[in-house]
Amino acid sequence: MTDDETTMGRTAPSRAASSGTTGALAGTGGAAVGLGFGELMEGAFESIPSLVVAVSELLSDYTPGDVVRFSIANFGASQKTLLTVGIVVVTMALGGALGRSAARGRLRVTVAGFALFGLLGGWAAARNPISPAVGSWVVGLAAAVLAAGSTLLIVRLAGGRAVAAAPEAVDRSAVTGTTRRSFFYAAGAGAAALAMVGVGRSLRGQSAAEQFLEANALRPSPTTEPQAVSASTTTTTEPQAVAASTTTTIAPEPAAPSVQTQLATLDTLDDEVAGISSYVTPNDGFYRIDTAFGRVPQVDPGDWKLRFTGMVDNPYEITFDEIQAMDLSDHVITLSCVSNEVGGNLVGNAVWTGVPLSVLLDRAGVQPGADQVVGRSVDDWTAGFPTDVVYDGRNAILAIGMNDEFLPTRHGFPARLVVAGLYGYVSAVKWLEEINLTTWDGFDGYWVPRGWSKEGPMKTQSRIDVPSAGRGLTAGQTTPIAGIAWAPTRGIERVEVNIDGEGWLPCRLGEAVGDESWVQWHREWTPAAGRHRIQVRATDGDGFTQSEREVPPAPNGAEGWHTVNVNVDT
Ligand SMILES: Nc1nc2c(c(=O)[nH]1)N[C@H]1C(S)=C(S)[C@@H](COP(=O)(O)O)O[C@H]1N2
Ligand SMILES: [Mo]
Repeated sequence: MTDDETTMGRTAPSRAASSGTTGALAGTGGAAVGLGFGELMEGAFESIPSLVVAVSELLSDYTPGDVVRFSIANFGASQKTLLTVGIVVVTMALGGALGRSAARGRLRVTVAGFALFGLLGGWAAARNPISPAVGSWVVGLAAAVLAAGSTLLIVRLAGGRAVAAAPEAVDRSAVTGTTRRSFFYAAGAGAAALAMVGVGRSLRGQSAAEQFLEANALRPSPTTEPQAVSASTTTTTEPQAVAASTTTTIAPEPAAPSVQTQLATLDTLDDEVAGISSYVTPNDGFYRIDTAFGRVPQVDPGDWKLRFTGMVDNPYEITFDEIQAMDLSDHVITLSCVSNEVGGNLVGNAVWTGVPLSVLLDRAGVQPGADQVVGRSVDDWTAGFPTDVVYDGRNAILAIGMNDEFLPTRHGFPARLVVAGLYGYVSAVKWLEEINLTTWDGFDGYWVPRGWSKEGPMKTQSRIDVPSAGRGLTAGQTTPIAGIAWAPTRGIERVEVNIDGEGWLPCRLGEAVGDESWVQWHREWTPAAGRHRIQVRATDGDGFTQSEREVPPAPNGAEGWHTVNVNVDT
């Protein structure tokens, strides 16, 4: 371009450069229109996924195990954003290349290229288990038609195709005019694309799931709750002649206090130690890990059913209403992601409300040899664990509540599995829709062929919350060293810290509800000036103490002592 400018040339290269730029701009704009159309359709129809999201899911599903294992191990928010942005950029760049073909008169290449994009998008969207196949294909192909059409239109409007018609007969001003016009039209296409994204987002109304959550509460609010505490006495309106056995079943046993009661009087370190993780992780602060891109799966609780299938005597389905009518109980269970690094934050402690899985499986009648329970979500994600863990005394529950609320959509509304002592990737299926009984070798859950262990028992772990790395402290000023430790279902026996390798010092533990929950720990420290290294280790209820050996998250969970280095000012 600069050469041409200095020579005021009317040369073929200048034409070629110009048509190249025109084409690239046109194709990029056209691709943007296609992608924007996908976003518009996603907003207009609840079940149609965005094309970008669909392709993200496609790529993540087909990424080889090793790559997933070491670069995008379990999908966190940033990896998802990166992949999505990457797809948009690559699509627009390839659109630019197709546009160049158009500007050179090779229209067939352009049309064929965009058609391939449409097929890819349509297929990606259609294979999503929540979306309608025909509608997805229509959207994918329509997006391609719009993209190709916009590209050709911009090329024509900008006059870029004049190249083919009259190679020599154009002067420089016409060339720059073409480039300028193509830039103008491409910007228009970009604006149209953004407008479609905007309209799509605004059309994306409240889902049935969100409406339900807004209108309903897991627990009746305390003010409206009647004071009828003595339900057992009021129901015994029958004559005294009732058999002794019946009366005993009516009268509640002096059982262990409910989790709610225990929590109300629990001596946690929440208010005592500034900066420590709260004993119960609030829902909006609870980590989120799943393979769902774009909008979190929205499940209408009115349509939803949970199916029990496979090696069972009585396959059956259960509705959300039926589950709510069952005997619901609360359980404090720590959930962690296998990809949590030592000291990482992919761990949380919540009060899960639900029904024991054993009750539901007993109703289905588990057949002999069915030694694996596989949960499947509405978005076709799967996890499998040994049937034994349902019956070994730990809490393995179908949860519909999290911290006194129905499950938030991002945490699996309407129902999920929570199995104490297992990492989420082998157990904690969100947006659950099927529980399949099979043999151990009969099926591998989603992450298993991608390089993670088939069994995922949670390892004993501890984390330093305060002081945080690098934070300045003042010499002679007492400061807390505190954090959390967990080893579901074994419980935590002891937590110790080691400052500058001078020996292990015991820490005080906060109270916890049971051994499936994490514990908070704390110790005061009055540091001298200088740089200090703080390490932590926990000993679980089996007497196992975390070892120094560092192990990466893959394939079955990180190991090692969390270490924090701090500077203490004079
Ligand atoms: N449907 C579905 N459920 C899923 C996953 C998923 O990708 N899809 N990821 C699992 C993993 S790896 C973890 S660690 C937990 C995380 O649960 P949370 O997002 O509620 O913290 O969910 C599990 N359940
Ligand atoms: Mo995970």
